[in-house]
Amino acid sequence: MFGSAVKRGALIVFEGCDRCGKTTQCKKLVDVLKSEGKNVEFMRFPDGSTHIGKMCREYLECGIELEDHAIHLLFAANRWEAAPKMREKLMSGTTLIVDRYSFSGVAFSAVKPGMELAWCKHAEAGLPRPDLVLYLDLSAEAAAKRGSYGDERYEKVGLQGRVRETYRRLFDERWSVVDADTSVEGLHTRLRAVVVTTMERSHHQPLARL
Ligand code: DGP
Ligand code: NA
Ligand code: NA
Repeated sequence: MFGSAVKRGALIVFEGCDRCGKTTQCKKLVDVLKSEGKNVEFMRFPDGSTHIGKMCREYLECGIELEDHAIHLLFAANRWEAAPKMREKLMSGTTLIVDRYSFSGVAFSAVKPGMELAWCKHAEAGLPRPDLVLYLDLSAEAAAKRGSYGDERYEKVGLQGRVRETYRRLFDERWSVVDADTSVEGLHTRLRAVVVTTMERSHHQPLARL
């Protein structure tokens, strides 16, 4: 080839408490970027298409009980099993828009009694590091007003409030904190601008590790 190495895709992760609207925003963003001809794919964790992912989903639906460390490692394992494919896609130019990643793993586990933040982070160390984490910030009270929580394991106002506090301890320079208590369209416009900038910047940067 004439010196035109493939520009790598960006790893863009959406995080936030339950009901923050991130799934809606992820999918809308992917649809819009695809319609513009950009090489973009949607992913979500836990990825229920694998054996490990099915166990994670069953745990969330309260169909099985698992010791806190054990389920933490399963959620992490579900990301590790996806990592080679993610790297391959990123290096071949596909931008990945991911609904939840390692930070959900840490934030939702570290609120449990006896689960240390540092220990929780350890299982994620070495995974592909996101170029951007879009954190959709919404109070647990505002989230609960969006319709009553269902029967999922973590869908309780008190717990979501503690998860939100834990997320704050994970913020760094790659995070962008966005107020999610706003219209779908308004939020989309803001997110899109940050994502497009990140996609352009990431072309020239090596893919890092957590
Ligand atoms: P949602 O992505 O909002 O549809 O909901 C998924 C639920 O699963 C949410 O309550 C957060 C939880 N979750 C996602 N990833 C992890 C993880 O790695 N560890 C734990 N403990 N919970 C997770
Ligand atoms: Na949920
Ligand atoms: Na969701």
